[in-house]
Amino acid sequence: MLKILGRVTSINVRKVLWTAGELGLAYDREDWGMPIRDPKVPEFLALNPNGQVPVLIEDGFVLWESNAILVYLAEKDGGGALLPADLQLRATVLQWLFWQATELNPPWGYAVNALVRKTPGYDDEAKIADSIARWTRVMEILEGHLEKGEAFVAGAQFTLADIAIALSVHRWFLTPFERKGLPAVSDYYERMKEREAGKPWMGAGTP
Ligand SMILES: N[C@@H](CCC(=O)N[C@@H](CS)C(=O)NCC(=O)O)C(=O)O
Repeated sequence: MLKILGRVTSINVRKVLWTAGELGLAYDREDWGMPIRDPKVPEFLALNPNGQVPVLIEDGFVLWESNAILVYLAEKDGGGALLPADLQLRATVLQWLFWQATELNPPWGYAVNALVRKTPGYDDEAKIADSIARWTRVMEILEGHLEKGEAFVAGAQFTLADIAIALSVHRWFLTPFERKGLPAVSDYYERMKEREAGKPWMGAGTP
């Protein structure tokens, strides 16, 4: 049985749970991550030296980095539609997965801590504005891509890339600030909310 360590308030954990749902995989989930259970303890650091969630464990095999876990789960299942075998399609899925982790994810950090989590110490208005401006710039890249008319991020079919991007888009819409109108992103969000396996992970309680 797969074991997934991590709190459901984390986008990176929900990516893994959504993927498991798409693939019909059974798993046990254990709550880790602040403020529920501190992962910076020796027991957890032995699994992931970064002290971050998610972590996947399968028969003694341990894997961290959410998007690597997504790829592992999809490939275990033979790839299929979530990670197409076609070299260029597969590379496009990976392109958006890497982009989500390295370009889209970092800018929102300060704004989400300030506006959603109300984390003490995140109250500098200039830093909030800067975080929103940087977040908006990368969301405009997504808008420019989606307005070309494909239904999904990597083309005509739903893939792993949509799981990572849809959860990020969900966060964009659930963070309380005056966001720029991005019509193609809004339409995409509505389509993603229809995805059965994604519904539990894109609720109002998990921005
Ligand atoms: N690049 C990592 C980032 C993981 C990450 O930032 N995890 C956050 C939650 S989203 C975390 O563990 N924060 C510390 C905590 O929850 O205690 C991944 O994609 O797995």
